[in-house]
Amino acid sequence: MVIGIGGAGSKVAAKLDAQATLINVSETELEKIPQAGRRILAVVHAEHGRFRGSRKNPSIGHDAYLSVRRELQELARGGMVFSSTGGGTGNGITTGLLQDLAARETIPESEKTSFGLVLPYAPLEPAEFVRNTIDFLRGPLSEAIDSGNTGNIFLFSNRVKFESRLSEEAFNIKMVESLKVFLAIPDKNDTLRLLDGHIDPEDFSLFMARPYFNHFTYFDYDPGTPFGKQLEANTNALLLPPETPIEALFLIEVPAGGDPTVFYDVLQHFNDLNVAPIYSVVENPELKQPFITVGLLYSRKPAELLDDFNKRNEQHAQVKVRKSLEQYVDLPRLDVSLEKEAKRAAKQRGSDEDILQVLKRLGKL
Ligand SMILES: Nc1nc2c(ncn2[C@@H]2O[C@H](COP(=O)(O)OP(=O)(O)OP(=O)(O)O)[C@@H](O)[C@H]2O)c(=O)[nH]1
Ligand SMILES: [Mg+2]
Repeated sequence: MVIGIGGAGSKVAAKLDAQATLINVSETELEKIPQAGRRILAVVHAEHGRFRGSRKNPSIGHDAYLSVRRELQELARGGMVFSSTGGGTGNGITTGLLQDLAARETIPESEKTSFGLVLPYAPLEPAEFVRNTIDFLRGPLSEAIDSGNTGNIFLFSNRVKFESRLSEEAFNIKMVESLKVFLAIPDKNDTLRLLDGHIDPEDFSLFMARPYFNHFTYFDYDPGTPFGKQLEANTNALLLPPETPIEALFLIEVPAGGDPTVFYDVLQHFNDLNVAPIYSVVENPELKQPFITVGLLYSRKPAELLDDFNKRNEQHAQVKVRKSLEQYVDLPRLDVSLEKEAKRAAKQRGSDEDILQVLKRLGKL
């Protein structure tokens, strides 16, 4: 079962599966999505959430979780949940679900839930989104990972959306099409002629049930170039970059009559990293060149993820403050304490109080 929670989660889930179940506290947002299997309106105790969503406040989303708790736990069993980490509804409801999963003793592999999380692009998205994400990574996600009770976690990032100035719709399609390539692995094993190895649906589900981050990618495979180099050059820009894998899975499709032994180099690459991958080689007559799809499972402590985020945030604030000192331009709202940053910038420039006074006068603090 595919489940979408909140605005981004629902839009992405519905694109992946027209039968997806969508959950939101906002009736308007729920109705805006053209296709869905089911729509569930989560109820917020306080009147405010009803039509306007959680207004970027995860505690409102968390409050609403209570109204869908049982049903969501049931639906999420063995399924995939999509949510953004920046808003109030998706973040808050997913927080409730993760906390409940973390509290369970053990969860059988067939019942694990995978999570597709959409992270904001810190430099260009509002401060609240970044702050909510930080709280989410540090709290519920961290706990759930430590419990080992989740399946794969896919960390999508809105970076490409902002850097390439894509429309939301175009970017959502891009994300979903990309994920579909990875999720098609068991089907391709079923329908295409098998030349070596085998990944059956059970192997694939087991892989998806591992409690690690999943970075998947795919590209035309050139047997004449070291695989490691190709992998490095072809990481999936829609996901956060991977760490050294703990487990891996790959599918190589070769053209009709293509060399079915090209996979040994890939195997060797992972063997050098002490990883024994699950793999298969199939013949795809539609291809002119070998094509590889890889899934890398890695573990990244939420604290490290958080570091990445904080660093970006701080740089962001520093740059903005410096700009305002130099040009007195308008400052958008920032997530890192402006006063602290202004003081730091002032110190770096050798003067202290004056600049703070100027900023205060200009209404920047
Ligand atoms: N890729 C992508 N990101 C989205 C989309 N909609 C919102 N976002 C991102 O998701 C974050 C905001 O979360 P939403 O999912 O809109 O919020 P919500 O869960 O509905 O919560 P509230 O609206 O605050 O109640 C920001 O980082 C947005 O950039 C979308 O359709 N696609
Ligand atoms: Mg919303």
